[in-house]
Amino acid sequence: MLYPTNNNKRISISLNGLWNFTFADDSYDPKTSIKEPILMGVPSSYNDLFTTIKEREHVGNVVYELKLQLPEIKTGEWRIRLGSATHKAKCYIDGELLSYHNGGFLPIDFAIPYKEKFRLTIVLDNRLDYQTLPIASLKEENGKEIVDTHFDFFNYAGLHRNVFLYHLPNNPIEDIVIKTKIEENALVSYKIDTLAEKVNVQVLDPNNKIVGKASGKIGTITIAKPLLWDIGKGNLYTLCVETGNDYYEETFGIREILVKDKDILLNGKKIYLKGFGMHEDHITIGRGTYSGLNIRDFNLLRWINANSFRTSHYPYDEEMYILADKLGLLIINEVPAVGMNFWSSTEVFSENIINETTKKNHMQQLTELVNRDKNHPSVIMYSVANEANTHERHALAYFKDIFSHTRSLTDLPIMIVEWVGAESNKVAQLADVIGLNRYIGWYVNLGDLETSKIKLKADLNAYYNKFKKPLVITEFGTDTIAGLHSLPSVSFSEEYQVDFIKMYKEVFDELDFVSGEHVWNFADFMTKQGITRINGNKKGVFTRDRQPKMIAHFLRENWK
Ligand code: BDP
Repeated sequence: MLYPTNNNKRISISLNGLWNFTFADDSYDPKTSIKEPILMGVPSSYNDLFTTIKEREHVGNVVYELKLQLPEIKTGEWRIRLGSATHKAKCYIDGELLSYHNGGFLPIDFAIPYKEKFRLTIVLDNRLDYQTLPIASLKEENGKEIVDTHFDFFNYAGLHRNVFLYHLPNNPIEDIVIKTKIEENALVSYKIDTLAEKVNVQVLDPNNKIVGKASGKIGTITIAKPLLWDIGKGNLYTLCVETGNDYYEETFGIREILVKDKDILLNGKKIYLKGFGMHEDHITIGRGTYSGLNIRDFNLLRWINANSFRTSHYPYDEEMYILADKLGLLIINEVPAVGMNFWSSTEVFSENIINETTKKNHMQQLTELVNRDKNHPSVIMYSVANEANTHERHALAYFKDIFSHTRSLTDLPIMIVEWVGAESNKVAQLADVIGLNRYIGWYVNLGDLETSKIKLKADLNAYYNKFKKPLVITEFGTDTIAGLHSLPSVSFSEEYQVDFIKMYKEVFDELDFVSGEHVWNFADFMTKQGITRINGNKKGVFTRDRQPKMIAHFLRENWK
């Protein structure tokens, strides 16, 4: 699936802006227009734009509607593309259902019939259950439906990302797959999905100089003395594909990722990941995307000398990957398999909870994710789940299928992010790299960093000794109220966050199988209401409005 673009063969028109909107129940009929529409901004989560709890925490359907007119181009194909729609979406043109999509963090793209004027209706459903990703319990209380989320971020919903109306010529270029291999020279192999008969390609180097040409739908181009894509060096090549009818430019990088013994290698050199688990989360627009805010996040990542981040706990907006490609940042790309534990003794991998239907959906989302992001050099790894109950009896069978499916989609290393201890873990041997989330000194042994240090070291050693795989500590951190100071340091103070993170880093420095550290979290973020969350999770190194806490200055020095 290619991102919409404009060139002399393609037209793409942004549909961002004001849409009509309403709350609805399951009986909503899209055959007629919304009766009393509310105006809504796209892209954004609708939740925090309202002023009542009923609207903010609405469970069920909402409707987005836009009246459109098409330019008079009747050949080729008109399409609609939503960057995401949370979580389930039905898309209608003049009341006719054209597309259904399950999964709130990946694009929806569908063809529409040519009509001079029409009404586009998107009915979204934010209900989650045991068969969706993320996982949640759908309950009823006092006649009201409740989505009891088993994950620690607010269930924002809406049209969160860019929406495009775009036009493709006849026999368009449907997809481009690019793979690179570094030998003496670089080998760039490509595959073009199109019904067009004649295909010509050329490769431009990062300075826009033509460095290779070929024809045919499948081919390999040799590039002498390639400029490698690397950390901080977003060297991007461009594959220009031309079919007579259609034209598309797809960027790619030449780089090689390998996992060898206890190390992760980028272009043959050992790397150490420094960065964060993040969230798409902002004041007012919630999970909505906005280029300016993305730029602020990238400027902070660069300021603090981070080299990587994990898209915890779902695929991010495509612009984040485009920026990472250009700036040379590494991404661990996570599918929204989160909430696969209930923090109780219930076995969640079972027929009535996380079952075959969930697994099918999990695989489908991995397929869509790899399909969307396959050509981004910034993506160095896929994470198939966050904190699943991998100690359970049926977890191994579930994840065997998930891993083999993912391996059939990509050659990149695969990670699973764990919370359970090494001894009881039944799944981590399937991964190339193990992600570990650790909160010793926070959720346990609070305030006692001396004991925590001993326990943490033993815990990480146990993981390596059992699995012999590189470990990335994918989460560690403390809730920290910006401006709260305390000497000696106590929980929630900026000093405690510094002491805790320093202690963890001392342990990592002693263990050569630790291949990276991602502090939890990049910034404070919204969660559901809860007695351990004061207006959200406060483990950010930056506040929710993207200003540094004390720890940010320490990390900046340390990660230099
Ligand atoms: C981990 C989760 C993450 C939470 C974090 C926390 O992976 O989503 O936000 O803990 O408790 O369990 O802050």
